[in-house]
Amino acid sequence: MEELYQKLAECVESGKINKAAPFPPNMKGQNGSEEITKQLLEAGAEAGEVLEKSLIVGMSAIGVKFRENKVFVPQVLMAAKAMSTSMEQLKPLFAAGINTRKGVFVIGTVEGDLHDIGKNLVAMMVEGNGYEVIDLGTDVKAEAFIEQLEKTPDCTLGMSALLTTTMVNMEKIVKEVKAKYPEQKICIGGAPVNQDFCDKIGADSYNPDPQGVVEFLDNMAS
Ligand code: B1M
Repeated sequence: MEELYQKLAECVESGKINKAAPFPPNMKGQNGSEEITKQLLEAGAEAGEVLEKSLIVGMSAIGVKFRENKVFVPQVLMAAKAMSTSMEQLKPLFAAGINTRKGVFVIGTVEGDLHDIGKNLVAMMVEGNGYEVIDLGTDVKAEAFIEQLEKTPDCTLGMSALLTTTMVNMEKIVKEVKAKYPEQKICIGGAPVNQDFCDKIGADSYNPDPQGVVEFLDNMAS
């Protein structure tokens, strides 16, 4: 069983979806995350164990490599695809009550901003590291964040902005959320955002990359 967990982690990190997938070329013809997840579950592995021992391990590894510029967006997207292929088999088991999720993370790109590639990478990486992710999409207004907060009060909020013009909206949203829920944890990111801006608007954490968000959430959870 341990060998299968390790093999699945490698498939996630390499973006090997299934046997038929041609990517990555050096794993052509080998089983991918789809087949190995099936083998693990048939062998009696618990969904939470598969998540922890394989998906989180693989996604953390790719997250670190991405931060170090050893891999780029396409490889991360392939890893996320391999992770979600496995998650498709695990999700019904989590829904059946074997829920070992670490917490809930709500993310959106702020009002006026339609850029979602970076936000999606953050969402995938956080999900792959064991959190339930609620993705509110793009152009998300303060009311939508607040409405979601009322449904999932224990969540952490994440906000992304890619335009200097929408940083102003990020500030407005953080202030509106904090005015209503002063204890609410909010993390922010996106190309024009930095630590000074985070301090200025009263958000709790600025992270330049998805792995930083995972580390922030893990620190809060521990
Ligand atoms: Co736009 N765009 N765009 N664009 N676009 C930029 C951002 C721009 C820098 C291009 C330029 O002029 N050089 C510029 C912004 C300038 C500025 O504000 N200073 C710009 C502009 C001006 C615009 C429009 C206004 C253009 C126009 O219509 N005149 C318009 C605005 C639309 C709107 O949002 N209302 C617009 C539109 C678009 C497209 C729709 C065509 C498309 C978006 C498609 C999509 O997202 N589905 C697009 C794209 C693709 C870009 C560029 C080329 C790429 C952005 C991207 O996806 N990067 C971009 C130029 C560039 O960056 N080279 C540009 C890859 C992505 C992985 O990186 O999003 O930074 P990024 O995410 C990173 C980190 O920032 C971080 O993690 C990710 C992975 O490392 N991160 C977080 C992101 N969110 C995080 C949240 C966190 C933590 C980390 O915590 C919660």
